[in-house]
Amino acid sequence: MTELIALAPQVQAALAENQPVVALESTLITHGLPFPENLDCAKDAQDQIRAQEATPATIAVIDGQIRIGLEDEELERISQDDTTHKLSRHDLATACARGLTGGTTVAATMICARKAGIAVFATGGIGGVHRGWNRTLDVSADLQELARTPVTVVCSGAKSLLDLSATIEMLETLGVPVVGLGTEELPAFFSAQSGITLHQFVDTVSEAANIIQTRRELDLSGGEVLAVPPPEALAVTLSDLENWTQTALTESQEKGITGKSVTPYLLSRIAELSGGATLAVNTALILNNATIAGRLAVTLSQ
Ligand code: PSU
Ligand code: MN
Repeated sequence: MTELIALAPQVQAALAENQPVVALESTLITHGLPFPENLDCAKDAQDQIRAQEATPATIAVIDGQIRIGLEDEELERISQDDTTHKLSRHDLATACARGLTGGTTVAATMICARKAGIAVFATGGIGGVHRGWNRTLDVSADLQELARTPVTVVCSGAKSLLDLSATIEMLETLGVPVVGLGTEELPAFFSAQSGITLHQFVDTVSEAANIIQTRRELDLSGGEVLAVPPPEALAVTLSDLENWTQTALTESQEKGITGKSVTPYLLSRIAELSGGATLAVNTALILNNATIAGRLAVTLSQ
């Protein structure tokens, strides 16, 4: 019988020696970015982490097995397979039990990272409270996961297509710190601005590491969001973004798109409407976040 969870040899070796390891999610490969940008971005993110002298561990479910550290052939497979699932806490076990293949969201990646003993995770942006939540109750399971699972998520905030004020309120209610790195404003993923002021911010990765260690000492359950603005040169303005978002949201409602299909639809439609501008910033911010997560993992391991 195959094991439920399999660690790549290099990940296992690094963890055994208390060397820094950074988890990477795979929903951005299966449902977030188009091929071939998704594959290039996934490989480049791993390289960024290696450049910081940390070990990358891209996580996905392959034929029912949770893989911590994908080989290139597996990355290639999931980047071009249209039948992969998008897995979160509610359907992770079902996918494993039924031998399915899927990308892990932030929530599912946190669960798998924690089981493997990985404390730092890099991605583009977390899910959050969707606009119109009072009608649909669409709130990403990523938020609950951050409340319960002790993994630090390095990201560029949450996408501006969400209700960001509601998202930040919910994170506060759940006791999840959102710490800005080099910013006092919540990044809005494609844009550095959101108009939302953060209550916690640091200038250096070692200050962030200090906060994380203090939280562990206090036995505060759950994880943290380290919010990093997208690279300035590529970031788009909030007003452009709002126009594309409104168009994409209206279309998604007209088409009756709901549930887990909402985020992938909006991301790809906004990429089209922006003439590829959001795709460029999406990739760039993932790579930048991977670099910072690598540094954070190194600092935490010292
Ligand atoms: N941010 C991106 N691309 C993505 C996602 C977030 O830039 O593909 C994915 C993440 O995996 C996140 C998920 O966990 O979308 C949230 O989906 P939902 O809103 O259905 O929970
Ligand atoms: Mn949702």
